[in-house]
Amino acid sequence: MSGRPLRIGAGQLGPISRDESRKSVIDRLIALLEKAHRSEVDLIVYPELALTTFFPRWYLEEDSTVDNFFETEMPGPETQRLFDSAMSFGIGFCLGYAELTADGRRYNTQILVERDGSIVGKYRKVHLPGHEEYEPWREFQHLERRYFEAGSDFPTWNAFDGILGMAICNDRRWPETYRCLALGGAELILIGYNTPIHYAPDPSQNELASFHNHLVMQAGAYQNGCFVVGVAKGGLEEGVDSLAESCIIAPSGEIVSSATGADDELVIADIDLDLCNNYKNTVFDFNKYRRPEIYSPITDQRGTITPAEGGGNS
Ligand code: ING
Repeated sequence: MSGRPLRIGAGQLGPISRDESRKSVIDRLIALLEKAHRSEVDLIVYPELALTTFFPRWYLEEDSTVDNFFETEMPGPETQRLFDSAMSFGIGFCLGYAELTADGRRYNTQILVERDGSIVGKYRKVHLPGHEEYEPWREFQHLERRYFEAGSDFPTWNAFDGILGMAICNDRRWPETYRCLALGGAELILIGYNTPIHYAPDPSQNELASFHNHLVMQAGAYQNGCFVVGVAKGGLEEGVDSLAESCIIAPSGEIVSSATGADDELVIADIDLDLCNNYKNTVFDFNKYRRPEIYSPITDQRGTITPAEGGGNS
């Protein structure tokens, strides 16, 4: 294959229980990595918060309890062997984890590592869903806005013979995510997620969880001429049924490969990054067709301004 071929692996995880040790989880990540190695994968993408159970589902009183779910170093003593194994195989990877910085800041973070073991960069989740305080009416909490600070940029990097960007879970539902990354040249966007199927504020959306998951990533891929890799931590985790359906999506918007189960599973696809240009240089030629001078509501406003409130016109 000419062009810029890359063999991508979506390293989907099944449930991680609250009491599962990091050693046990890292054994699972390395098992997926060894499968990836046997299939000559170049880059494996792991889910959001891949080292622990999805702890924002609980209201945790003590800071010390919360901190147990965070990493103060990456790689650290437990994760070093994942980095070592990947480098020995010459496989790059993207890993989601809870980041606690030296000055006490907490982020929902993904790290990208090249095939030679070098750290390409980190991304901190921009769109934090859920709520800040305990809400007793919910079957389970979604306290990301309590436990994490939001990130403040959508960086892109030269890596894997292309331009890569990252996003995390709820980011994938916001079109600004893909557009900002594509304006930074992104050709391949790596997205880990933990998505409870039950959406407490509007349970009528539950039956559409799978449709919405693929809808937003397929749209983001097509409208920006990017490959998108969506990787779940799925299955029934601590009593919460979480969406799996990890997938690899082409710039056409087509799903080229997807998971068949809800447990640990490696989903593989051979992609050619040159395919992005079929869309970036034609229908989505940003320089030729975009009209940023009339898009000001997108950055000037947070919420809506209706015509009655004086909005809705130029
Ligand atoms: N999880 C969910 C997600 O965006 C959610 C939260 C679920 C929001 C369903 C809206 C609807 O996939 C995370 N971790 O962002």
